[in-house]
Amino acid sequence: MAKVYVALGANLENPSAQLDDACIALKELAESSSFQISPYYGSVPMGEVVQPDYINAVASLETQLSPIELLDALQAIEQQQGRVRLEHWGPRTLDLDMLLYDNVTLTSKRLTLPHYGMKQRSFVLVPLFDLAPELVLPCGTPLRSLITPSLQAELQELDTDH
Ligand code: A4P
Ligand code: MG
Repeated sequence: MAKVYVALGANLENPSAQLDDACIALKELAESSSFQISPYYGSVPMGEVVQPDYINAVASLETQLSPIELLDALQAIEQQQGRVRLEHWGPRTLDLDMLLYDNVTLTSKRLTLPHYGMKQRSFVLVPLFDLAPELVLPCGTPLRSLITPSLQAELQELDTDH
């Protein structure tokens, strides 16, 4: 059984509802009652593309799926929720990025683990820290050491009842 962390992001077509629907789908992938979801955060878009603000969160779950099987399942959920790949780093109804799969490190054509951008992104690190404050990344870095007040100030925690 693997413990995995998945980043959720959306900035089109009622992003908060997109994340709610993604949680229902991710729960179905999770073994027994292992699914957990962080608070939802509002975040300004990273990158040069002019686009609406994002809602971001991180989920954790245990799964028997292999890394590639899990990637297939995540991409199927993105497709179900109307994801169209138009522009790199552009707006999307739902983006599901696999952040961590146990302590696996791998670089292949379809999958890089840990996710390449996770250590630079407030909208990933802060909700991940909410779920797993004692987490140590596969590179040996304690997650706690990456969390700073200025990083936390980049995000706005949303008032949701999930
Ligand atoms: N891929 C490789 N490794 C992984 C992994 N660990 N998890 C491959 C998921 N996919 C992985 O991703 C492109 C390909 O990456 C996939 O086909 C998969 O085989 P994609 O989702 O199709 O394309 P993308 O999302 O446009 O590219 P990318 O590089 O994943 O973009 P990011 O890094 O997801 O950034 N601003 C805010 N505030 N919040 C956001 O969530 N997101 C983005 C997109 C830009 N700005 C943002 C946010
Ligand atoms: Mg992505």
